[in-house]
Amino acid sequence: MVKPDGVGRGLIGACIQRFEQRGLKLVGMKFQQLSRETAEAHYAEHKGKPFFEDLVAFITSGPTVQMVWEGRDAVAVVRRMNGATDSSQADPGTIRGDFSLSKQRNIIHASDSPETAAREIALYFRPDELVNYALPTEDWLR
Ligand code: FUP
Repeated sequence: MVKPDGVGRGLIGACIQRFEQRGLKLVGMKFQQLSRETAEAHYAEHKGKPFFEDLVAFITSGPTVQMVWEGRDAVAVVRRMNGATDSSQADPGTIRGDFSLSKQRNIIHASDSPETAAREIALYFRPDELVNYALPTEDWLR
């Protein structure tokens, strides 16, 4: 998910371009401002932590882009491409390491396991909103 700071700073295209160029396949996408209810469900694991209220306020503060990307070891690949949660610690070459310095306003979110991905996909997409298709390059990227 491109977060409100990523959208506001004009980085939607830069994020998508990196995943496309890596060879991942886009199978779902939405542009929306999250409700408080959805934001709380998204960050349920952080409920009760000192930064939870700020986090919900930030993620609902502007539009976001939800995306579902498929590919070989996609969860781990995307996490590495995003970089460390605290952008000031993120390696150059990662999205956070190239575009951000902040811990909270860190441009992008990605699921941290296949189980989390399944939960988050279900939070944002109905099954019929995910597109099943083949990319001509798929055989070269397995
Ligand atoms: P990540 O999996 O990299 O998105 O990171 P976490 O799930 O640990 O944290 C979710 C979001 O909470 C992060 F994107 C930034 C924010 N956060 C803070 O604002 N302060 C903290 O101390 C930890 C996380």
